[in-house]
Amino acid sequence: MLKPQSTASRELVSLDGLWNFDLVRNVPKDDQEWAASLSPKTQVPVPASYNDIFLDPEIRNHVGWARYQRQVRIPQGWTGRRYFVRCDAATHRGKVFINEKETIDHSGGYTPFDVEVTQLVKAGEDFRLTIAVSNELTNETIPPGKIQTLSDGRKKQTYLHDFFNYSGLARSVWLYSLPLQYISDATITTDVDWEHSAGLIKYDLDFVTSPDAQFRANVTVEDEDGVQVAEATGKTGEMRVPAVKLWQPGNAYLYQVTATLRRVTDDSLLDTYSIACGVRTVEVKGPQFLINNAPFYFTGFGKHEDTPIRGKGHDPAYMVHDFELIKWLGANSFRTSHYPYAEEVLDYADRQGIVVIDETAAVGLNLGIASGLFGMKAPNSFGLDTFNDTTREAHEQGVRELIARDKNHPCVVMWSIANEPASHEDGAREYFTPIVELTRKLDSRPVCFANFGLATSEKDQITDMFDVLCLNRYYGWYESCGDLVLAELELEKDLRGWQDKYGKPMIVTEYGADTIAGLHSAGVTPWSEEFQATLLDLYHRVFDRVEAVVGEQVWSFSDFQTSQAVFRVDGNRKGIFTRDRRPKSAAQVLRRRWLLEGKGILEYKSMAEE
Ligand code: GCB
Repeated sequence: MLKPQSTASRELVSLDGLWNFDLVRNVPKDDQEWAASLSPKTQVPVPASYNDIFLDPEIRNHVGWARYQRQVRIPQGWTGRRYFVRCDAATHRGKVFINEKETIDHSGGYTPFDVEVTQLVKAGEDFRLTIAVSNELTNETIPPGKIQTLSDGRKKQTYLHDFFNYSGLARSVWLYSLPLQYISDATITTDVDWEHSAGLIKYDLDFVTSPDAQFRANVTVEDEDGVQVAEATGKTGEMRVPAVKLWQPGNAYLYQVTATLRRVTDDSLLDTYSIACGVRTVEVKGPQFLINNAPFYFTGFGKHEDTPIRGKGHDPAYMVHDFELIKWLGANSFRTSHYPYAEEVLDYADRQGIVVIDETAAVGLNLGIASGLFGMKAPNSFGLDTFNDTTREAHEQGVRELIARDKNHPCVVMWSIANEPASHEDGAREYFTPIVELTRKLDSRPVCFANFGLATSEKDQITDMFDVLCLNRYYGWYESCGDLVLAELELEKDLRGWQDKYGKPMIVTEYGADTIAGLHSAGVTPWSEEFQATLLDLYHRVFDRVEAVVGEQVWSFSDFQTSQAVFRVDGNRKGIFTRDRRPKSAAQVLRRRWLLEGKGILEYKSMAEE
């Protein structure tokens, strides 16, 4: 799915700004009611989650639909073109009304969708755009959740993931135009002819054209100086870039691949679209993860899209600052835990040379986690009344939409199809087999999922289907809390168990401890800054002893908001940075290891230069 763009043949108008807003208290009975006029007395910014904008707990904790509305004018010059409204995300379900007509009902809160307006509103006219957004989660949605009715009749959304259920339009909304005949998709993959130092760029285009149209497609590649270095014609092809400059972690190089569609009869331009392309290879070989044929060691974080007031609202200032902090520590990667992030984040990671493990929103497919904490017995996670075929179909849709959106990003080196599912329970294999097959059919990148500690190497039932083992581990915190001697022994035993059984590369994709910034303790007790720093050092010692460990991603980059719970102090405090991005002491441990000692970069650089 191509991100809308402004080119010689396409226009793009941002619909961001203040929109009229209201909660839906009684579900409307027809389209007229859904699209009924909203008063401008209450307005919300787009993009932003609506929850923390107001002080009203009814809005913060609302369960169900909310409506966003604004007037939109189609530019006069768009006569004879096709035009669309595109929503970069509606969390978790969005219905779009053009005036009083429902045009789409999309589920999946972190991937884009668009609707065509051409037949509904003429160029030059304006229309009322209403986007209704629901935040309800059930056992059949991704991520899953459950709605309870409280004793006073209010609805309460509970869920199995550890981040606040931020809702609304947290990413941009666009109005864009396309020519009548256009490039509807482009898939770019790269390879390297190592012997001749040439880059190979393969492309495959899709078009929407009229049946009798005669057109020709042409593709060019320009380097960062705007010099054309390769060219091809046709719907699919492969281009050679001599003396290629590779996209390297920490040293990105981006070519511009531009596809152009022209009419054969008079060579006139029909459409043109450009994609930033990094030439690099990714491969899993034995216990190694190779980028450009050199063993790569992941350093960095599991993150969240989470900032004060905006919730999950995309904010370019926070984004750029977060990348600056990542580079300040010398980290080279992050995982988009636990959902696809805004596309702008991937564009920026491409540009900055930061490696990304791209995750679906399948977090919480594990009924045992919460029950375990409270000592209760949970039902099996996979079954007719729990995570069933409908859940799996929603999950598959999430995989399709993630890959359709992100397949061309060089920063994305692996797909993570779930976080901490109950991979040790009966039914897990049946549930995951078709999802893994689908992922592999759609793209050639390695596939992984983040493993939950209790799904041990003896109990887990699905790991053999994956390329890389991603392990989330909390020895010293959730297990043997405060006992760092035992934690070190248990962690090493655990990692060696996986290594001996599979011989595949392993990344510890979560490790850490809740830490209240400013709480100090000479005795190194849990919740203190000293404890967090000491725990990280311990994990690093173990990682350096276990050969198949090819990466460490700390949980978490920054403190973030969660649902209210007795073990959460205004959210999860495992951040290396506070929620407003001030470093805790542990940042120095990471900076020393990643930036000053060069873990993850120096070795890679010397291998890559060989
Ligand atoms: C996990 C989850 C993550 C939580 C984290 C924690 O295993 O993957 O979403 O936030 O633990 O801090 O409990």
